[in-house]
Amino acid sequence: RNWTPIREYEEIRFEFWEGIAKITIDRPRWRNAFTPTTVKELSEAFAIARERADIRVIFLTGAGNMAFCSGGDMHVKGLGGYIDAGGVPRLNILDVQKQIRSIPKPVIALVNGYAIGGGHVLQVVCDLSIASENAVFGQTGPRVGSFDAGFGASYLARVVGQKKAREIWFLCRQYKADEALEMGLVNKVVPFESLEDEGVAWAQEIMRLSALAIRMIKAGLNAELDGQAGIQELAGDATMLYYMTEEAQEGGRAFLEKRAPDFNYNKRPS
Ligand code: 1HA
Repeated sequence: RNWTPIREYEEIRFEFWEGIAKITIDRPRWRNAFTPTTVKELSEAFAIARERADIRVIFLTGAGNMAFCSGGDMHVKGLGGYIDAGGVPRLNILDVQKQIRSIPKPVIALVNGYAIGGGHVLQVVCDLSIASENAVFGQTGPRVGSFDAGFGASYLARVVGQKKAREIWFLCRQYKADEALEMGLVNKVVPFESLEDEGVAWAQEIMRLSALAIRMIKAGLNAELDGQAGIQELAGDATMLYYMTEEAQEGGRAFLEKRAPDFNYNKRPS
C-alpha cells in the first residue's frame, strides 16, 4: 500500500491511503510510550483527520512488532504528571481520548503488541479494535503509581462488564489476545502479518456504507454514556441535518432579506 505522509512529526507517523488515515505512535525503542510531544502530535493529527472530508476511517497503531503503546513515558513523569518541554505537567492524553470518542468517523485500533496502562485505554476508547496474536492487554496504574478513573474505568466497564473491569484494575494482570477477544475487549484477532490487511478490509467495508449514518450512530452510542456532553454532540449533528432542510434555509434567508419567514408547513415531514 502506498501510504503517503499527511504531515511530518517527530514521534508519530501520520499517513493517508484511499480514504484511510493511519496514525502510528513511533517510539518503538520505548514500547511506544507517549511523551507530551507524542500527545501533542496525536492531538493535531486527530484534529486534521476530523476536518479532512477525504478521510473516512482512522487507524491508530504502534510502530514495530512489540507494542501498540505502553502508556505514559515514565522518564518524563514527575510530580503533578507528565512534564512537557516547558516544564509544565500535562495529562493531555485525556483530551486525545475525548477526541477519539467524539470524532465523527470510525477509529480502529490495530493492536500490534503490548497495549498497557494509558496505552491500553487508548485502544479501549477506539470504536473498534483488531489485535494481532502477539498483542497483550492490561492496566498497570496501581503498580506504578497511576490510575485512569475516567474512560479507562467507566468505559472499560461498559465494554467488558463491571467484574472484569475491576479484575483488570485491581490485579493489574496481563491478558493475551484470545482472552481479550473472549471478554469483548477486541473485535477480532489475526496473525501479526495480516493485521493491517484485516484493518483495511474492515475500513473498506465501512466505507461502502453511509458516512452520515455511521456518524449519527457513533454519536448516538456515545450520547447514552456521555451525559450532556454526549447529547450535545448528537444534537449538533441534528442541527447540521436541520440546516440542510428547506425550512431552516428559509429562516436564514428571511433574516438576511429583512422579511418575515415563510415556513411552508405543508412540506414539513410529520
Ligand atoms: O495511567 C496513566 C494516566 C492516568 C490518568 C491520566 C493520564 C494518564 C497517562 C498515562 C498513564 C499511564 O500510562 S500509567 C502506566 C505507564 N505504563 C506502564 O506502566 C507500562 C510500563 N512498561 C511495561 O510494563 C513493559 O515495558 C511492557 C509490558 C510494555 C513491555 O515489556 P517488555 O517487552 O519486557 O519490555 P521492557 O524491557 O520492559 O521495555 C523495553 C524498554 O522500553 C525498556 O527500556 P530499557 O530497559 O531497554 O532501557 C523500558 O524501560 C522501556 N519502556 C517500556 N514502557 C515504558 C518504557 N519507558 C518509559 N515509559 C514506559 N511506559
